[in-house]
Parts: sequence; structure tokens; C-alpha cells
Amino acid sequence: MRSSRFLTVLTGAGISAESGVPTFRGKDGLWRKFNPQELATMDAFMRNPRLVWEWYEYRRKLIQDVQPNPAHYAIKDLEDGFEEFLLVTQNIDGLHQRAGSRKIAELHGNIWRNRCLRCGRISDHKEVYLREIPPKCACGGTLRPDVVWFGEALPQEILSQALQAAQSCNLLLSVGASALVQPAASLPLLALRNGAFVVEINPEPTPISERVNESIRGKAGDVLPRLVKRQ
Ligand code: BJW
Ligand code: ZN
Repeated sequence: MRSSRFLTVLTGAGISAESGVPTFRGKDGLWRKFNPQELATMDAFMRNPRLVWEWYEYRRKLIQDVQPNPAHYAIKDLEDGFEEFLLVTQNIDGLHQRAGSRKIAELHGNIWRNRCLRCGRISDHKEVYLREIPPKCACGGTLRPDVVWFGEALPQEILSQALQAAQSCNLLLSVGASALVQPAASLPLLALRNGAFVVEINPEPTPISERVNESIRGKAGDVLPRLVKRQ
């Protein structure tokens, strides 16, 4: 860390687990109770927009009551310690922003924004009054959460920023990510191919554990603050 000029941090649902936000996979994961095909695809939304909206409302309520944890704050503290830095997150919960991080690329969108299916307008969730579900835009179009579902393209600008950061960094930390969902899962491997030192922080092994330079088996909230203190 001391000799790196450019740090890229990739985070997944595991970093918010210690805040009390459920992960997707694993024993307490959301996908144990809910089927991704019925909730996190455009087909699912078209079939049953009410069900999908209610699921996101349930998760918004969960997220609004939790706080960033020591891992989010540790990453915030790293932001200014490098000549170049980018936090690439798959999370939609906004906890990194609430911890003070600024240089963020949100690959899968943000649950606190909505997007109109007709005019494309992005709006703050605070503007929505749930008089009807699904809610409508001023133009009359249906609103959806501004997140990326399976089979949908990631926001192009943000993805290219993330690819660029993975390609150019000297050090990449992959924290709390299962390394199963593409294209995010390829970022640590892209960094490795370009000569970066790659460290994974996760209590469980993942498909990339054997390939990275260091795989630290531990919770993000334990490991990251210690790494930052020793930097
Ligand atoms: C801890 C911890 C602690 C626990 N500390 N760690 C190539 C091959 C095969 C399939 C594909 C492929 N390319 C694309 C696909 C299809 C698909 C995909 O990857 N499928 C795989 C599942 C097989 N990808 C897509 O569809 C993507 N789109 C795409 O590629 O488009 C192409 C295209 C181009 C042009 C036009 C059109 C299309 C989009 C993916 C979108 C993912 N969306 C979701 C939902 C977001 C909204 C919402 O939240 O509702 O994103 S799915 C869900 O998974 C969410 C997450 O961001 C994402 C990743 O999950 P994550 O973060 O890794 O969490 P978990 O739960 O999996 O893991 C948690 C980890 O934390 C675990 O490892 C724990 O051990 C660990 N942990 N406690 C540290 N305390
Ligand atoms: Zn509209």
C-alpha cells in the first residue's frame, strides 16, 4: 500500500453485511428467500411491477435504518492517501457515500434513485409519493428503481471508468464480493493481467481466491481498519 500510486477498491454486498444489509448469496442471502428471475430482471418487472416495487420498498426500509460500518469508513480514509484512487462498488445502498467517500463508480446503480421507462428522467426517490404502485413520472411513464438488473447493460461511462481504473492501478482490493456476477467479477483479473497487486478480503473463498496475490479470510470490518492503521 505504501508504494502504490493508484489504488482501486472493488466492493460487493459483503462490505455492508456488518451494517445489517443482507447479502444476495450465502446462507442468509436474499436469494435464499427470493428468486432473482422473479425480482431482478426487466421481464419480472414487466410481469409484476407491483411485486418488484414492493421488494425494493422493503429493502429501502431496511437500508435507511442502518449505518455505515468501520469498513466503509476505512475506505473513506484511504481515498486521499493515493495519487489516484477509485472506489468501484456493486452496491446500491449508498452507504459508501454516507461514510464520506466521494470518488465512487456505482456499477449497479443506486436504490435511492428512480428512472422513468418512458422519458428516461432520473429522479430522487424522495420525490416519489407511493400513492400508486408502481409510481408514475410527471410524463405519465412508469418509474423503476435506477439499478442494473440481470441481462441489462451497466452504465457505459461508469463501466469504462471502472475498467480503466482496474487496468491502470498498482493495487486492487476486492472486498466482500462473491466474484460471480459479470462484468464486475472480471475487474480483479484485469488488474492482475496488467501487473497490479490484488488482495481479496472475504471470510469465504471465491472463484478468484486462488488467483489473487493475497486472499485475506476475514470480515471487512475487522480487516480493513487494521490495514488502514498500518499503512
Ligand atoms: C463478506 C462479509 C463480511 C459476507 N466482510 N465479506 C458471463 C458469463 C456468465 C454470465 C454472464 C456473463 N456476462 C454477463 C452475464 C450475465 C450476468 C451474470 O453475471 N450472471 C452470473 C450470475 C452468472 N450479468 C449481467 O446480466 C450483467 N449485465 C451484463 O453483463 O450485461 C451485458 C449486456 C451488454 C449490452 C447490452 C445488454 C446486456 C448485470 C448484472 C447486474 C447485477 N444486478 C444485481 C442486482 C442489483 C440491484 C439490486 O440490488 O436489487 O447486483 S444482482 C446482485 O449481485 C447485485 C450485486 O451487486 C451483485 C453481486 O453480488 P455481490 O456483491 O458479489 O454479493 P454476494 O451476495 O454474491 O456476495 C457477498 C460476498 O460477501 C460473499 O462472498 C460473502 O462471503 C462475503 N461476505 N460477509 C467481507 N463481513
Ligand atoms: Zn417520464
